[in-house]
Amino acid sequence: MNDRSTTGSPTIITVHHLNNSRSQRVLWLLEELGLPYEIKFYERDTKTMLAPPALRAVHPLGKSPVISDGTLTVAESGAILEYLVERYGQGRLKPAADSAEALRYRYWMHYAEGSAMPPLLMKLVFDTVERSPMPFFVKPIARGIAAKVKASFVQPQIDQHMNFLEAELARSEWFAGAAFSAADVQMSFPIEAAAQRGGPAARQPHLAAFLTRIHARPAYQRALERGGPYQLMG
Ligand SMILES: N[C@@H](CCC(=O)N[C@@H](CS)C(=O)NCC(=O)O)C(=O)O
Repeated sequence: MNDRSTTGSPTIITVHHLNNSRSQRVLWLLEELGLPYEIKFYERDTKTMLAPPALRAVHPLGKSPVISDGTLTVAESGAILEYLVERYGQGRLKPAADSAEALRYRYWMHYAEGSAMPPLLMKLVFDTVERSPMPFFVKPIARGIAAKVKASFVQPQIDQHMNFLEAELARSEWFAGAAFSAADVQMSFPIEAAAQRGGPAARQPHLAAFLTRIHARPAYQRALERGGPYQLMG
């Protein structure tokens, strides 16, 4: 691993940034930490919405976000945020190790991708099935199945998660407690995705206020300027 503190020639972090994706969170965190970085842009295939094969040269899964820091490559948003905060945060954006907030911080860092995102991704998939072109005689069957799975399983799951998050944000201003932390950056994506996908998030007062608060942060806005237009996808 290339160690900035010992090489004498500091490297610059590269964010491999896919348009309309979770890598927006990484840009935002880097802005919050005031770290220099460069962006390598990748464009989704307009038909499949998948990342281009070039991203597989950076990491075998070819997903975004992924960062390069010297000779080191780090993938998976939660791992990237934790890496950046621990390596460069100098105690910022993370609760003290022995505090009550530290366990909450860890929980949200895992929960965002491990629990909140799967039903949101399922909704995206079934919405796509409903809209996809297909032979007329298959259409009613495919659409019927998609609508039934969404109504009986996917949407109730999303609602359950959003109700849980609404109640958590009624307890404290930020996810790990009174102070803004990287857990809020990590949690922004499922809440933005739920709000955008027509879920109750936009109408639930604490979730809506959370979105307003994060969108007003100068670092969030700087990240948008650098990353370009941002519309959420899977
Ligand atoms: N859990 C992973 C998910 C990574 C992921 O699925 N990224 C999406 C963008 S939001 C992606 O690369 N999609 C394009 C593709 O799968 O080809 C993370 O949080 O980093």
